[in-house]
Amino acid sequence: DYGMEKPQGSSVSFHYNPNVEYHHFGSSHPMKPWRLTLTKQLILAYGLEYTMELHEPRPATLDELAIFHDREYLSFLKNITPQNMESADNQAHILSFGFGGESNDCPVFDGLWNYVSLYSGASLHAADSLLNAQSNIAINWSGGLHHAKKNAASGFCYVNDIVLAIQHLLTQNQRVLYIDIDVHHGDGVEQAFESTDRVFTLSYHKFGFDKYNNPFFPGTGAITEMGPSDPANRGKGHTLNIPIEDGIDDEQYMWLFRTITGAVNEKYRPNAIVLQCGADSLGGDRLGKFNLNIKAHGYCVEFVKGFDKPLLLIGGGGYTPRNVARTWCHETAVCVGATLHNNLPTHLPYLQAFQGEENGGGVLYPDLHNTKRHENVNSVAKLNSIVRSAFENLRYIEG
Ligand code: V1P
Ligand code: CA
Ligand code: ZN
Repeated sequence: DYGMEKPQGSSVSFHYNPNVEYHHFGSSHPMKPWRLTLTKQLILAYGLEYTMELHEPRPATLDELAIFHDREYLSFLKNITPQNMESADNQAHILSFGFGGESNDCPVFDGLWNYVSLYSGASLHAADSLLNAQSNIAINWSGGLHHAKKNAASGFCYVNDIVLAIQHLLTQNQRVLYIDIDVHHGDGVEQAFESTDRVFTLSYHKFGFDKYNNPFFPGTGAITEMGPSDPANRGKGHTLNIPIEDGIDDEQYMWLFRTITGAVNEKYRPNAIVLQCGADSLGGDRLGKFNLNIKAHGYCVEFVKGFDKPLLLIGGGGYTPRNVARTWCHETAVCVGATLHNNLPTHLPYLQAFQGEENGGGVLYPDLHNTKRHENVNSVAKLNSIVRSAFENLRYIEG
């Protein structure tokens, strides 16, 4: 009699508050929250909503955000508006908290507080459903804002929902593995947990300098960066960074990912995993420099799903909205074990956003390889040497 057993396979929960879509960073800013509208429409058009449990999480409260962030920073974040930001009082703090500035990576926009509480609430709620064993894969595509620091905004990120979700998972899990496939280094998450051995952070990212000798944002994440060097610090060796050059292709990336992530999982034996799925590592991304296709990106999700541990999937970067939507829809299907047909459903709203040669020809899996013609400068020798160094770095943790 199998009546008392839990159903086999994975159960997936999807955490999404649609109010997050309506926020605008400004017309010339690359971060477009409406990419989440496109993502949701694709997921619905393929009927994936019937294969998972849907949740509409409430916004996170100030007290929940204060578990990681400084209260001074939060009260500034809560009260700043485009109308009051010019006041002398606010101007005195704005730069030190990471807002505005020359690059304007983190603009002050209408509804900013609402936006940050919505995406953070969804990550906390997703972590909660893993803790309660309501699902073994929980998804929040609106989160993944890995650059935010405890007292500063950075790189389009104001509140670090990933750190908050990991802190929540740590209340009932001894060890959490954080994996980051966004094209940028997950510096905020790494820094937040640099002094603990209960979180291992692993980031794959572009690292290097352009022809004007400017570093690729945020400029950190060399292979030699492995956490504190002080042997008395428990965080030593619990950080692994995989620096990659322009133009990496599917085969190379999948090889790097399975070789290194597989070794980390075996050595560290985490009780839960958080996977940040930034889609700016795809070919044709407006900011990224890699050449990945959607299925190679999704391979990372498939591979980590195979570890069979509670898994929190979150979004992140991704600046060519139609391809962000395609990728996160595909990865949702990977989680529920569905195969999707390549021709997009004809009843899809916004179908025209995916049609035409420029926009991927009306299919789910267009060829993105070299759409922005980034030459692949990752040599076999270089990749082998990265894997060798990564394995050497892993000797610091006891299996
Ligand atoms: O490179 C910088 C600035 C220049 N300063 C010296 C630093 N900023 C980048 C920020 C990228 C943030 C990525 C976020 C994520 O990892 C997670 C959500 O994906 C930047 C870039 C760029 N090409 O790297 N900012 C902008 N472009 C930008 C462009 C237009 C308007 C505002 C910002
Ligand atoms: Ca990364
Ligand atoms: Zn990114």
